[in-house]
This record gives sequence, C-alpha cells and structure tokens, in this order.
Amino acid sequence: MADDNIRYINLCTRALSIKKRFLLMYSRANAGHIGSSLSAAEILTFLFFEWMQDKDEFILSKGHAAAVLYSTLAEKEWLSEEDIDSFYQNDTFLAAHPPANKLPHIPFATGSLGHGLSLAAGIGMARRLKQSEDRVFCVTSDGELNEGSIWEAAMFIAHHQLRRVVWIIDKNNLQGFGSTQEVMNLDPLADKLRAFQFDCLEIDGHNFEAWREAMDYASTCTKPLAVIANTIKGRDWATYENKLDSHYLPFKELQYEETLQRLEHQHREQVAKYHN
Ligand SMILES: Cc1ncc(C[n+]2csc(CCOP(=O)(O)OP(=O)(O)O)c2C)c(N)n1
Repeated sequence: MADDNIRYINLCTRALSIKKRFLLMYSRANAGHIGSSLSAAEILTFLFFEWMQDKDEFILSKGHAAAVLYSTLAEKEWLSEEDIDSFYQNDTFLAAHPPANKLPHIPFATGSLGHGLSLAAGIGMARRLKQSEDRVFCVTSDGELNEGSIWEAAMFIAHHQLRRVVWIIDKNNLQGFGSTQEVMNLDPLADKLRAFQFDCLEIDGHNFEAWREAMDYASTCTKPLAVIANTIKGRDWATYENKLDSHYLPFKELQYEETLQRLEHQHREQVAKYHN
C-alpha cells in the first residue's frame, strides 16, 4: 500500500479513537457541546498527529469543545485514561472549559469566546522577537467571529505579518441559539480575511487529504494563513447532525450507541477506500 494511504488510514483511526473517547466522556457526564467537538475532531486530529511539531503551541479558542481537546491529548498519551475518567467530576482539572497551566502543551484557559486569537497573536509576536520559527495554531469557531476582539487580533497579526500564527476557523454555520447567518452573517468570509491581508484557504475540514494540501500550501505562504475549515456540527450524531440541538443537548437513550455504530461503519468504509 502507498505510504500516503497508510498515513490516511492512521489518521482516520486516530480520529475514530478520539471521537469514541470524547463521546464516552459526554455520555458518562450527561453533558452538552457534543456537536462542537464532533465538528472539530478531524481538525485536532490532523494538527496533533500530522502538522504540529513539539514546540508549536495550540489554542482551542472555542473552549466549550474541551472534550475533543482532552481526548486528543489522551490520544497523544499526554493525559492518562484515569485523567479522562475525571471529566466533569468534582475537583477535576478536566472541566467544561480548558484550564490554564494544568494541561500539557496548552498554555491558556479558553472558553470565553473571542480571546484565543489575541493570545495567539501575542505568542506569534513573542516568537518573532525571539527569532523562533515555532508556530502557534489557533482554532476558533465561526460564531465567535461575531466578537470584535477577533478582528482586532486579525489586524494585529496581519499588520505585523506574524506568519508563525496559523488561524483555523471551524466553520459549521451553527452557534448556540441560531445559525451564524441569522445571528450575524460573516459572508463573504474568505474575502474579508483576504482584505485583512491573510492568505486564506477554504477546505473540507473533515477531509485529511484536504488538510494535507493546506499544510503543504502553508509552507509557501508569504502572509499569515487563515484556513476556513467547512465542517458539520454534530457530524455523525445520528439524531442531531447539523442541528442546533447538537450544541447544548446531552445524549438521550440510545443515541450514544447509534452514533458509535455510525462512526465504526464510516471508519470501515474509509479504510476500505484507502486499501483499494
Ligand atoms: C464571550 C462568550 N459569550 C458567550 C458564551 C456562551 N457560548 C458558549 S458556546 C456559544 C456559541 C457556540 O457557537 P460557535 O461559537 O459557533 O461554536 P461551535 O458551533 O463551533 O460550537 C456561546 C454563545 C461564551 N462561551 N463566551
């Protein structure tokens, strides 16, 4: 089998494992934000298992999707399965939003939306001053682009040409109480980002081949890069895929098992595709 195919199978298998772990976490905790984590699962898988290097930093600005981050850190073996079991429990450090200075390789607390890109801008500037080539990857949602602070950070990154910052927008078109289009329309988003002097790519955020192309493209960029990752909120949650309810609702009755079955089935299809 070609090396690339083995690589894609490995990424799909990592993504499945990450999703299964956080779905169990949500199921046990009877917690919401399942849709937010499903939307970002391939983004974090690709960043942590393909794109990021040891000294790169990661900021999950959409901190309410903490479970996908914790699960990815466990997949890296930077958190133990025992840590994972404490999600949402009293005295845990795996709270509903990522805490500061408690998680390996995660420098900041996040979850108050709209702040992550400013933190990334600060790291980008510090690295420039230290003449370091290490990067910072920041994942924002689309809804949080309604916050003015995001655009201030974007101006700063572009003005200082902080090419060590890679900004990824998990664009699933849904927020907590409505679609992004209804609440405050961002379109045409790519044009706005380009006008802000970013290099901008729009990709299928669930597709590892598209991520590979984005990663290759990044090395040729002359401006800071923003990747619009088109995603589906609640992807593969049998009942609430691409539904607003995937934001706050926990699993009901058999939904957890149904979703697992769907993921396992999809994974078998992906592996078969890369075997052929
Ligand atoms: C400053 C701020 N305002 C409100 C909230 C409450 N809140 C949590 S998630 C969310 C919306 C989620 O939609 P989006 O940001 O698009 O994220 P995703 O769809 O990726 O889950 C809101 C309003 C918050 N965390 N921070």
